[in-house]
Amino acid sequence: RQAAFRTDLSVLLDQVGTGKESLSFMKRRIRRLAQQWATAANHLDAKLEQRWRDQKKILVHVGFLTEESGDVFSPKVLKGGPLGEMVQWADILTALHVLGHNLKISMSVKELQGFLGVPPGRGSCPLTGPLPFDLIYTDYHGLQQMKQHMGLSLKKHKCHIRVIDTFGTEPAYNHEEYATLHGYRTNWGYWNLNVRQYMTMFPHTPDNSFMGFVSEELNETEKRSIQQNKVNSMAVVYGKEASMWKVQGKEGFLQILHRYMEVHGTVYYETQRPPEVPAFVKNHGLLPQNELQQLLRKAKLFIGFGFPYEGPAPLEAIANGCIFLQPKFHPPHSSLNHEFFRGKPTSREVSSQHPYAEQYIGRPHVMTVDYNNSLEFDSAIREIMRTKVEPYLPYEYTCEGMLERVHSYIQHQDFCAPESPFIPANLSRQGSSSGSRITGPLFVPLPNSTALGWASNVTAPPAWPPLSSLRLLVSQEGQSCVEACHSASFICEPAHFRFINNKDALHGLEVQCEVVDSEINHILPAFSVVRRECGLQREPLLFSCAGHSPKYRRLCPCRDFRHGQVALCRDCL
Ligand code: U2F
Repeated sequence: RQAAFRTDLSVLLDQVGTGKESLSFMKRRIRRLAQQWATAANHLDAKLEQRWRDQKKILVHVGFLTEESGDVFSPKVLKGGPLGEMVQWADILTALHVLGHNLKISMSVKELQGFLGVPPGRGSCPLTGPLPFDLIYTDYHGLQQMKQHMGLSLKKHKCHIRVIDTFGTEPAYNHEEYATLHGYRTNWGYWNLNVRQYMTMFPHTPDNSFMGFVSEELNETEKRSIQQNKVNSMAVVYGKEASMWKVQGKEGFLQILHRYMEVHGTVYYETQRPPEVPAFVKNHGLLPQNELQQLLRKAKLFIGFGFPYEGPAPLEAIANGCIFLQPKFHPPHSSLNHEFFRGKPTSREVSSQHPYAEQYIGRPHVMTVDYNNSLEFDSAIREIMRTKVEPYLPYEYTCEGMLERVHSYIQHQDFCAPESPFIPANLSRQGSSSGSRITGPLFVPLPNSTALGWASNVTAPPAWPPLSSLRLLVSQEGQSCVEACHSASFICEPAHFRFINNKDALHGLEVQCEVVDSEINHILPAFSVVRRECGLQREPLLFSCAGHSPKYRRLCPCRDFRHGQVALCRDCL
């Protein structure tokens, strides 16, 4: 069946259910953004020009909100607890509904069993018939519950699963045997999924798919009125829970801030001001989302103290015309050195409180400074007060951007079909080279499959992203493919590894190999210049954009991307 866009959200609102503060929060959000979603649906509908879209049967099982997982989030909704995940789930549900899919929503193990058609009760009772869904969106908690209640059949059906994973999962942590042998085992990882089945809140690592969420959008009139009503000397502190204000050195930088600006907070409290919040701060208490937006519209500065990491609020602040000021982390925080990230299935280095804001948005909307350097901090505040900024929201965080991305994933990502690692017949490098030694980044532009001379008897599965987006590049020693592609203004595309994991690619790059081994190691394909050793990847699950090693230069499959929509290449839609 063909999917038709929906602009009426009443059926979805009924499906979300009642009885928990988390559900009420999500429903308030869905209602508040309904008009924005409807407009976006109409735009995307026109943009896709009657293109056929399959209607999929989709189950959404929100594991972290089930009683069976302990549901620690719901009771904290009105008390300053994390809301980012609920923001994202509300938006995922809305996007799937608006795109016109056939949606079922489960928030308990009982409902999950009912929808899957497995007998209720404890223990692992495998699903015997076919899976009644094309796609299942869940999280790590939900995955565990499915393992318990679907038993062996989970393995059979796992290509249909998508895991909403806030901070991301790197390939080395996902592969059970590899993780166990090489010290990458964590509380969450090793599900042996294709890592693109993990979907993140920000485009943290291209190894995963970027799901995202949306932020409030403003029309031109609203933008103008915001700019007229900005109070240049008003700051709002990012931190809705008192513990987020327990920061070393806070007195110093808050004093500087207070010298120039009136400081507001939205910290949850029960009866009296939390001792962590200085007396000069005008604390509004935790606000409903719409009231927070109003406060942000007046404020000039939204200031982070270092925690929470990578939440939605800075995007909302920037969308409402604030400048976001945040601390730089020296050294970067990661699962190797910081309690919060310990045990998370990634060793990604978090360079500031909000690396997306730092790297994808940047000045003038975002300033990332060393808070221990009072001169730097002082001059940042003064600069912010005199800088005029327009409200800004990257396209990928608009409703249309999210719909476009989720639509593309649903129509094109297929982890069930066997991906044949067909081998290019002649992968020749274009452009000049200095002899046979590789000195800098090299590209092999691959315009289309004919130019590559694919063996004509091979039926190529339609690659997505399409092959036209592939650019082969060689990293420096110690550099990951994330960095190598980034430094050439591209993005690493894990789906393309299978096209460059072969001798022809090495040959095309004129790499001198005395031996070419095929091994199981997440930095392959790669080569050692000194030892003239080349290695190809034997385990496709370990294709990794994130991997790096001081001794090896990596072969990196980069691709182009759309401005403001990094998940999609130019020809991806
Ligand atoms: C992040 O979770 P948080 O919930 O701490 O993220 P925030 O950026 O604070 O914002 C979540 C939402 O809370 C709303 C605000 C945001 O959409 O509009 N809000 C509000 O309604 N009223 C207020 O007074 C203040 C904020 C992240 F999202 C999670 O994934 C992480 O687990 C967590 C820890 O790093 O940080």
